[in-house]
Amino acid sequence: MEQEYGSNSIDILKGLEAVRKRPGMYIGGTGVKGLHHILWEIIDNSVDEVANGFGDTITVTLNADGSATVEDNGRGIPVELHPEMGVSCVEVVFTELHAGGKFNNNSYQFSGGLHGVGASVVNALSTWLEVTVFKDGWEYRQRFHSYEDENGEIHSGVPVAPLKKVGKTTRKGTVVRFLPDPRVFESTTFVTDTIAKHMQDDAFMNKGAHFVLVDKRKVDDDMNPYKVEYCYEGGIVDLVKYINESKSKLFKDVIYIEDHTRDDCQLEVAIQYTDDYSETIASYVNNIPTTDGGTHETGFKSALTRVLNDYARSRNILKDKDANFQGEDFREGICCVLSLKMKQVQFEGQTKGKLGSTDARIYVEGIVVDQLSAFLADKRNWAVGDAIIDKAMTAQKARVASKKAKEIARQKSNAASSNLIGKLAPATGRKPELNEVFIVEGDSAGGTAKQCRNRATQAILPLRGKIINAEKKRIDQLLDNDEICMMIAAFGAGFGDEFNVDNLKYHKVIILADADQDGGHIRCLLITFFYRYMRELITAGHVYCGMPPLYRLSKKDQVKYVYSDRELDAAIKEMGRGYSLQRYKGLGEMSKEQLWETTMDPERRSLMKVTLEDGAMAEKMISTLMGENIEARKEYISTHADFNKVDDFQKKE
Ligand code: TSJ
Repeated sequence: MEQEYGSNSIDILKGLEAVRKRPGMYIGGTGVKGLHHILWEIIDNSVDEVANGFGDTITVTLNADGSATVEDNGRGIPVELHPEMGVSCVEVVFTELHAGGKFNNNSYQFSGGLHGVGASVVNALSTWLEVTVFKDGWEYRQRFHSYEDENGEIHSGVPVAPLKKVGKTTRKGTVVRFLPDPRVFESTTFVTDTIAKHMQDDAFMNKGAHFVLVDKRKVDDDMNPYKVEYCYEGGIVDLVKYINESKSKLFKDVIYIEDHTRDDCQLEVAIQYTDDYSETIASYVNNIPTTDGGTHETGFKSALTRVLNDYARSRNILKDKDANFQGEDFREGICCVLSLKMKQVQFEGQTKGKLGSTDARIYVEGIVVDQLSAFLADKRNWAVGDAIIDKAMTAQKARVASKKAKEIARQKSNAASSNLIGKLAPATGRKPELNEVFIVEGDSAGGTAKQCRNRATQAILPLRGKIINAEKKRIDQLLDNDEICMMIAAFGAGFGDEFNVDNLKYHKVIILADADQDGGHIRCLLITFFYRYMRELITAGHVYCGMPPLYRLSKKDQVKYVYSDRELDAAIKEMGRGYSLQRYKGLGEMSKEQLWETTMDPERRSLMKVTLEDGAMAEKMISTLMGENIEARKEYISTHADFNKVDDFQKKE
């Protein structure tokens, strides 16, 4: 009886089966990323509800059975019969592909779920899903499941029964619980930190809303589950403060610009300067990060340049005869978060991370010009204005110096005979796509790596001494550093604006540092340098971290390498009595055979691929660990104590 319900809606099932056959087309892939994608999909629906003023709290619970629950206290999904489909709206949402658009279209002013694939996709990729709606004094429930038919074919997302009124309630909202199907996903384990970070981002973008994460898989000694809550009354102003937490600010307050006067678009911008030399502009459209910028960022930059040049003239800091500052002079040390909401959006580029709408440029430029000049017209804000101009003046001077340094660096890296490159043991093969370069911490480990490598495809670049912090140095200072110059010369693809990934000589750049705190620090510094000056190296997926083992367990002719403390106990048990245990304090302690078989041999090693989020995270880590603010550093270390832990290395090669 159960299986009969819904099976006459054959068209609908066909749609969901298409999802089942090609999950990658809908959610990008079936790895950890895809797994989390379906969770974001459900969360986005609650966020839309709350962002439009219905309800204020979104709770995500990771249950002990591996399922996830998302709930909000909004209006509840409509329960009435859908006029065309002949079933409840709830059922349509979960069974009809792209149902979202159908009756959601005019429900929300701006919808974040623009990249959304809809709840039906999540349903199709789940073993089971249960939705509960609390609305107008009643509680409703419906379940969906997957089953195997007599031909062994799997049908998923099938309603077990129609939506049912189960009783009275005083609650409001929607609760969705689902179990990702292990027949679809390579891994079905949700990663707490990934979800916490996503929810924190959502909290910054939706001021005043509460985001609660409960992980019932993790309980403390009193059996209380792990729980975090994020809520930022200041929204993106708080995000700017958070990013700059451990940096030295040029002025205390955050400049805030907002426009809510139009019904087709809205804008919020938050700006603060630090004494850093880097430029951080994080932009969002309908709460989706636009990692490659686009027209809204262009509009913001032109407005900033125009208003600040005008200000410098009106304050007589720029005299009649002086040339204007260049835009980049006004962006040194800037931290800016720009959040645009729009009805009609066009995204461009390979990853659809770039906004293309011309309207957005005109709109953002107009609002920022008006409001920033009004801000600077107020005498009380002249201290802020003057501090920015002051910074721009040093940036302008440095720009001239940098030009020279770049010139020199270009010559250095072109000269194959350059003595800098002497330390590199290059690969003899000529195919960049097969070649990899190991950046190895310390001369001794570097020496070992040189002995055991496969010369045809593997190059070794040993690094001596500390890597300098790319956050805190200008280009000309960076280029004074031998380590930095060696990397630029070895990769062969330039740096900064001139970086061209097509010229890369090694398609894998593998960071090989010890598995301890110091090694973690070195990884962060290198990733920060790549993030700042060779970003495409990261976005195109060329950067990896090697994973050296922590222990070597042996007994007679048996050998087992252990990569994390967590695995150690199990490994010891497995080996039984009479084993001997070696703890590697660093790469330098390994013999060349050991280094080869555990860390370098492409057949046996694991690599972690570094992503753009890792880059942003590394930067935050570096500024906190190296920054002046000791309190922030203590706090950070205590909450992120072991960022080296191997458990985090989810992204295997
Ligand atoms: F994705 C989903 F469908 F599974 C889902 C939707 C999951 C979760 C956790 C929440 C939701 C959701 C949907 N929360 N709130 C809503 N709201 C509506 O769907 C809704 C409610 C009322 C009206 C209306 O016009 O009265 C319109 C809509 C779209």
